[in-house]
Amino acid sequence: DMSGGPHIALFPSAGMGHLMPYLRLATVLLDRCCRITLITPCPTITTAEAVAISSFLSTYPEVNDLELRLVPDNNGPDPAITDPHFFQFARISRSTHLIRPMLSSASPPLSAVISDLSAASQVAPILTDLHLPLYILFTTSVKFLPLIALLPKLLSDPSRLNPSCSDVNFPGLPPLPDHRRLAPTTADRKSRELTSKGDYKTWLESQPVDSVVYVCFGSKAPMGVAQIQELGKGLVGSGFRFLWALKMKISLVDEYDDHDEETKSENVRELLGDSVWHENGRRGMVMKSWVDQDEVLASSSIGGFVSHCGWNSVTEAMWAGVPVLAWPHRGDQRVNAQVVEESGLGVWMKEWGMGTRSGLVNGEEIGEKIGEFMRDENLRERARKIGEEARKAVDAGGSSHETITKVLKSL
Ligand code: BUP
Repeated sequence: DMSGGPHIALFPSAGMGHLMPYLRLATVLLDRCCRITLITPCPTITTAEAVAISSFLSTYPEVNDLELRLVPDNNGPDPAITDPHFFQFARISRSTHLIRPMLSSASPPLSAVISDLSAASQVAPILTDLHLPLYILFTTSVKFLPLIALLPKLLSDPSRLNPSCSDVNFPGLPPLPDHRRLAPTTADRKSRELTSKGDYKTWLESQPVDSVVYVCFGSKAPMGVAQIQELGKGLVGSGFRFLWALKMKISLVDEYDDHDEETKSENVRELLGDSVWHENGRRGMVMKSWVDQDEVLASSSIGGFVSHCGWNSVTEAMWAGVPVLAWPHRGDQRVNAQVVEESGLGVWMKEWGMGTRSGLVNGEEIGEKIGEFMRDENLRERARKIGEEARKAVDAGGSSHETITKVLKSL
């Protein structure tokens, strides 16, 4: 046994946002001489997850992969659930009993399990029986924790869910306006296949330092078509170069397969209009396919990030020292946007809504704000410092390093 350290099982959940933190933690723990078992629910709902898992496993062959074959849903998907991620959370929870024999027969015996919050209540009794400690790696900002902790109370008090009551108050958090935005909503709208053809990496490398604004709102579909069009106008109007990872619908398995390039290109043109299209491959790039966000943010050409503030995106921007223009949409994203603002990493466009007809933000305003944001050298300097702080935190003696030391000692 080369490792000698504790044997830890990691149990991530559905979606890239819930998978990436586990793979990152796994590499940190491997570095600290732990033996790692990765429980991989399969099939995954996105190609991106399957690709990330298999490339992780081939990079770290010492990791023990335990496939959790998800129990099929006899009644078919619940029609009330429109977001496949939530459907997958439910499937994983329903299949959790299958991990008991896997965990009890692990060799060498396990020291602990680290699970996603979404499956924790199913995992907990199994681990109690096996006398194993359970840790939860919470995949969003700690600021979101009070809200999650108090949600059952909120749900049990109908008066607080009254649509006319606009603020929700939680200890440790400023009032959150309009609680309805906290609910997971994913618009089911007709999607059109889009792409832009071309090699964005080569394009990005050839752009001047800090000249490109990177735009990405995650892999789900947070924006209406009209808002996407206004954003396109805004990017052109900003005068800055742009790399736009444009996603039109929830990233189901086939979405990233590149077939029929020509039709998709025509559709991008139709959707975004000629002014954006003419910039494509010149002053800008619109990517329908998966981009390597970590790599994009690390590029010296990127000078700013317009983001939905998924927690991974925020931490990746911190790590890269890239300032964020926060345009959150739902769930934990507005709490994360607050972290962006308070930490000095960026600016939060509080008035910008989700792109519904009533809340449409026009292209001119977007262009102006992006221009202002990209010209703000003080902000860029602050973001750079945050990047340096992030590195200190994971280095020996840093806060993140020490926290992991404490956990490992307790095992
Ligand atoms: Br889209 C996209 N490339 O093209 P968050 C995302 N990512 O690497 P949340 C890419 O996916 P949603 C792409 O770097 C991050 O690690 C990105 O996680 C990566 O978003 C992850 O930012 C996305 O936490 O929403 O909240 O999970 O699932 O919509 O991305």
